Amino acid sequence: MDDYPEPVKVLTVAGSDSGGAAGLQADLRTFAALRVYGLSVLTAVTAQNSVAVSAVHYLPAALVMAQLDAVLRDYGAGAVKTGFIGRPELIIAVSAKLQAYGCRRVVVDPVLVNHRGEAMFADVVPRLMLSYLLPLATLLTPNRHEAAVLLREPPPAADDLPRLAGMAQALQRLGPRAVLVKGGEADGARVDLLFDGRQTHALRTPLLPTRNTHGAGDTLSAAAAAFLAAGMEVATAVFRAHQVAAGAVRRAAGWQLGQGHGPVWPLDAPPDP
Ligand code: PXL
Repeated sequence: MDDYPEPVKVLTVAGSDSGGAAGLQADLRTFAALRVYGLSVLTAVTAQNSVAVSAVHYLPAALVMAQLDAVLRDYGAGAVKTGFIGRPELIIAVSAKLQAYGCRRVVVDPVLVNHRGEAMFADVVPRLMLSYLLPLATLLTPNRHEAAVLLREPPPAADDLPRLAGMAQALQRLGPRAVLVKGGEADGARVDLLFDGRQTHALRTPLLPTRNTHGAGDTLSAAAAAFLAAGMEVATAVFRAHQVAAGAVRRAAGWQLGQGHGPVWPLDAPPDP
């Protein structure tokens, strides 16, 4: 028996992306890249590829709760990430179970708006996220469109960094310990704004000429959950996760796996074989 170190455990509550770019598949790949043990509770099955989402089937709340009971009763999780949960009864069920098991490091990726900037769900979904998930969040990771939906404001311009910073602060007052508003742009850089409850930090990466960013947000929030599970402070976990996501975009920027928005690659080793 090797004296091999035991990994920390991280749970993702996510939808399946048949195309393997986002959701459950992105999260588990990111966990493996960071060498943490991934647990997964499935909320929905999506039929999608790099071009479009063609069908969605949500799992019954009882089955989502049974999965949460199964993994949290036995394994437990050093941190939890929530992603695609587009149904009222699922939001309420996930919130109840995270509270019942005392989950304290929770990353909420409020999947609400697709990459074309279109709302994915009825209005009730962001309202329930606000009251049931935001108060549990150690970190909330909306893109700028999702931040606007949650605050019931018109979408901000990408280059309006003061407004994006204000949105991060306004969302933080609604419950999360820290908020990362993603998708700002300035001077050829992508700028994400983190408000950690005390300070605002601007996190910059070069804007690359690529459409292959499908799953980049999932990679960032999954990595943040992994670093929180390892015991890092929120701001440190976000800085590290930001580097993981930026590297993932850079590595796959020249790929053409499908005809549309391709995936990112969080592993620091090239594909083999
Ligand atoms: O990237 C957000 C996301 C998360 N989870 C699932 C998705 C998407 C967006 O495509 O389909 C299942």
